Amino acid sequence: MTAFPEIPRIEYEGPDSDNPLAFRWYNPDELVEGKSMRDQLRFSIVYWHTFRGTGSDPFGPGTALRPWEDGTDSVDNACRRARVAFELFEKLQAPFYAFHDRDVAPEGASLRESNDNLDAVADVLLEEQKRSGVKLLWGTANLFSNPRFMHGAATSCNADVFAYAAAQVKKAIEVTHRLGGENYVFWGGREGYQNLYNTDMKRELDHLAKFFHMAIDHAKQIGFTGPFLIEPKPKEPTKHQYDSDAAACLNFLRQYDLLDHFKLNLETNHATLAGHTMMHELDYAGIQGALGSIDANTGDLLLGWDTDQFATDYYLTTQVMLTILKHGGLASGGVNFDAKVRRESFEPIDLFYAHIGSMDAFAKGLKIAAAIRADNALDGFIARRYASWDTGVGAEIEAGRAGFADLEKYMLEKGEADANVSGRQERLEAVVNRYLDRL
Ligand code: XUL
Ligand code: CO
Repeated sequence: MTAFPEIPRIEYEGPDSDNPLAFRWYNPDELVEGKSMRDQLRFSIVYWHTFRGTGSDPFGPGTALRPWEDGTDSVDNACRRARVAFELFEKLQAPFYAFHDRDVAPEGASLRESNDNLDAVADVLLEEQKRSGVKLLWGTANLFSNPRFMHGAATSCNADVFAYAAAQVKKAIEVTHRLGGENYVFWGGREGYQNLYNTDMKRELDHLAKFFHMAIDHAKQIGFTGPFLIEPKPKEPTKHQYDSDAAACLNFLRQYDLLDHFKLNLETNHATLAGHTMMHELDYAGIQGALGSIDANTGDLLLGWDTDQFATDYYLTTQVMLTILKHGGLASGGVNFDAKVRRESFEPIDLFYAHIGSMDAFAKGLKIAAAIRADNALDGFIARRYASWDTGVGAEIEAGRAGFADLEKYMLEKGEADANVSGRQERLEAVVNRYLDRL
C-alpha cells in the first residue's frame, strides 16, 4: 500500500534545482562543522499537525483531504495511519518523529481502554521504526483536550484529575521508553489560570513540581534516561501559562530542585507570544546549559496567536542555527516541525511541499551560520566589544577581587571612565546580509 504513489523519495539536487519535490539545501551527508547535516539538524516530524490536523478553525470544519482515513476513531484506522506516517517520514528522509499519546491512538471509554489502544498502536509504531530506521525524538501526553482537564492537569483544583494525569503520563513515558524515545516533553497545556479570584497559584505551582518529581522517580524506576523537556509558552489556552518563557521555566525548575533532570524545548511561535525572539530564548536557555530541543515553526506578526506556520525565513533559521551551534548543538534534541499547513493547503502533497521548504530553510540557515562562525564575523566583534573585561579592572571584578571600595578608589584616581566605542549594530546586520548573499 502506498498513500503517496506520485511522490518519490525526496533527494538533494542542489540550489539550482527547480524540482519542487527535491531538496535544494538539505543534503543529509554533507558535513557542516564536522558533522553531517542529518546529525546537526536531527529533523523530526510531528504526528499531531501532520496526521491529525484537519484544517478546521473556529469558523469552519476541516478541509484536508486525507484519503487513507476511513472517518472512524478506531484502532484499525490509527494503525493504518501510522503506516502512512512512516511512508511520509521515509520519503522526506526525516530521521525522527514525535507524538502525543492521544494523537497516535484513540482515547477509550476508560483509562485502561485508552492504555490498551496506545499499546496496540505502539506495536505498529515499533514495527515501522524497525523497518524504516526512523526513530522517536520524543513522546508526550495530551493533558488538555479532554474536558476533564478544563482546570488543568497537574495544576487542577480537582485532585482526581491530578491522579488521572499522573497515570496517563506514567503510561506515556513507558511507551516513549519502549519505542526508544530520546526525550520526553511536557508542554503545559492548561497549566495556568484565567483569573486569580478563583486560583491558589502557590498551591498549583507546588503541585506541578510534585508531578515532575513523580515523573523523575518513575523514569528512574523504568530506566528511562532521556532528558525531560519543558516547552515554554506564555498564553493560549490560559491567559497566564505557568511555563511562560525560558526564564520563568528555569526559575521554577531551580526553585523546586528539578534542574538536573530538565531542559527546555523552545518553540519560535511561543517565543513570539512571550514578546521575545527565538534567538533570545535559545541563548537564555543555552547559557544555563538548558537548551534541549526546538519546535521549529513561526508565527505571523500580524496575528496574535499560535499559528504554527512552517518557517521559511532565512534570517530566522540563520539566527536559530547560529545560537544552536554556539551552544554546542542539539545533543538528544532535534529540529521538530511543530507546524501545520494552512487550511487552504488541503492536498496531501502540500504536506511534502511544507516540510521540504522548511527543511531547506533550516539547512541553508545552518550553512550560513557555520560560515559566519568560521570567519568569526560576529564572535570576533563581541570579543573585542568586551575586551575591557580581559585585563585591568575588568579582570579584577570578574575574578571577584574588587569590591565597591576598591572601585571607588580606582575611579577617584582615574577621574572618568574610558570612552565608549560604537555597538555597530547596523554594520553587523549588513555583515549577516553579506553571508546570506554569498550562499
Ligand atoms: C502547543 C504546542 C504543543 C507541544 C506538545 O502550542 O506547541 O503541540 O509542542 O504538546
Ligand atoms: Co510545540
